[in-house]
Amino acid sequence: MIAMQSIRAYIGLGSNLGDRAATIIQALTMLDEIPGIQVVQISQLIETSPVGGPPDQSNYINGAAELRCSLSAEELLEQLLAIEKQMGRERVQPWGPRTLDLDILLFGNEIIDKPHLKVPHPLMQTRRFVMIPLSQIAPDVVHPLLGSTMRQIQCALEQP
Ligand code: A4P
Ligand code: MG
Repeated sequence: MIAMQSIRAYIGLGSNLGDRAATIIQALTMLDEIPGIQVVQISQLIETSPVGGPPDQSNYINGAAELRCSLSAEELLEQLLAIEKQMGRERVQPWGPRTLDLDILLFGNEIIDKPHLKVPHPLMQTRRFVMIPLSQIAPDVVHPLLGSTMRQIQCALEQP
């Protein structure tokens, strides 16, 4: 049997429109059904206050998931964008309300800096809504640029 290379990837999930938790669960089910993608771990889903964007948008539900992925990062992004679209996402304004936002946070130790794909996600280490769920499922995973673990990054965000 040929061993296919598989990468451990982490994604962030967010929703602040419609049935937020149901949308996130449905997206994870759809992801798991894609050949080459397996959802292996899901964080708790937490409710968070909106960061940035218009002043009147409502609270988010956020979570993170660990994937086993034999696709490339580019192919994974395509799949995430397709699921966002199927779940009725319309891009009205940057950082604005959305039924579903799927971001690649980490893709193994890969560092990607292209206009349409930046990995690790450039803002992840500044956002509690990302780091709380991510550090639950990946406490000892090391950020390939910062050299700190997810737990360390999360703890630093909790400092006053
Ligand atoms: N893109 C580049 N790198 C990546 C990556 N690592 N993962 C590109 C996914 N996409 C990536 O994203 C625009 C383009 O980013 C994609 O087409 C892809 O090519 P978008 O999702 O359409 O735009 P956006 O979400 O409005 O902007 P952005 O920069 O993705 O915003 P964020 O960082 O996703 O932040 N507050 C709370 N509490 N919870 C949230 O989840 N989310 C945001 C959006 C703001 N405030 C929030 C939350
Ligand atoms: Mg996004």
